[in-house]
Amino acid sequence: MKKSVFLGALTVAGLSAGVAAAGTLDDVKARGKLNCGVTTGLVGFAAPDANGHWEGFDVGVCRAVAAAVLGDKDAVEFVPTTGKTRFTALASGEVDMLARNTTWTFSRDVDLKFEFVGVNYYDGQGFMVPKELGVSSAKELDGATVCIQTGTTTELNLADFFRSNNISYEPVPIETNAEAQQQFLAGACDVYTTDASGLAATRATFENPGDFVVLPEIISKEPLGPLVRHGDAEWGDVVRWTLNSLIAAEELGITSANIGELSSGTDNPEINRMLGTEGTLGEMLGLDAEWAKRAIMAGGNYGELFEKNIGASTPIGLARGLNAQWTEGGLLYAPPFR
Ligand SMILES: N[C@@H](CCC(=O)N[C@@H](CS)C(=O)NCC(=O)O)C(=O)O
Repeated sequence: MKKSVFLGALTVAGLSAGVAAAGTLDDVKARGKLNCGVTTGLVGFAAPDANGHWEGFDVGVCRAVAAAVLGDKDAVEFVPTTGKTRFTALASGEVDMLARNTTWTFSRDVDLKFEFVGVNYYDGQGFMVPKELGVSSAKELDGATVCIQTGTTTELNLADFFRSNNISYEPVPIETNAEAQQQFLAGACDVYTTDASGLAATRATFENPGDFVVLPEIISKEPLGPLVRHGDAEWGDVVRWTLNSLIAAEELGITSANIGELSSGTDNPEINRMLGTEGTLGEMLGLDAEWAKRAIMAGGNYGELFEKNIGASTPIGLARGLNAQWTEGGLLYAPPFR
């Protein structure tokens, strides 16, 4: 008898601890705004325009989540974070999610206790140098000064790369991409190293991009994706499946141009389930039937977001590469909507 009372008390305590850790979806709904952690500014990925309106590929993920949950892609408070401050911002609850070129690693998941909900950009670390340095490989950088952002995987990979190649470097520690760009252009460091996508975005803003070269070596795997706190699986599901809806929409041929027509019903059951004319997927997430429709309408499907913000026709000029759909030889592969 005593034992079962004790166990009952434990169960209640266990449950309430679980409830206390959860609830981000309800918090966001009650607040009427999504607090989304982004970078302090990286053109193409996340940056405010002249009117202070945030734009970019990562910003697109924030807007899609806000559209799915709140029905308004503009119901977002963009919270700028640096490589160093981003994890405290998420852990403390200052932001509901991060969408800012953050690499999914073992220790960020297991030790820092975050949940990466997927990958929105498969990247790798690269190096950029002034052409006049006359260097054609990262292995020729012995003795170089390197601008490096603190609190990043970049910092750790750099140390590994130089050590394993038995060469040395002098780090010039930096907090933001803007500062790195300024220091690099002022000649405070010979080399700038970060994710290759970040190098392309940074180089695109230079007055004379042709004066700089990106070296051929890619020294790491940087799967970049949105993340939430551990312990709130419902919220994690909302962010995960919003990202998946953008990726699946491209695969299924749902675009911002045809979504109006497709959402009145098609002969493809998966499209119907996604867009809410069949089944109850939205309800399972704690949302309504049109959550994914709104997410896709916010900025288009994955491919549209890519082309508009960072693709071949933009100054950043990134090719799809690993970020092509699995049907096109890339790594993008959204699980089934059923
Ligand atoms: N993916 C790496 C590096 C991320 C990173 O530092 N990115 C730079 C630019 S490519 C950045 O966003 N810096 C912060 C800022 O400028 O706001 C990580 O997760 O540690």
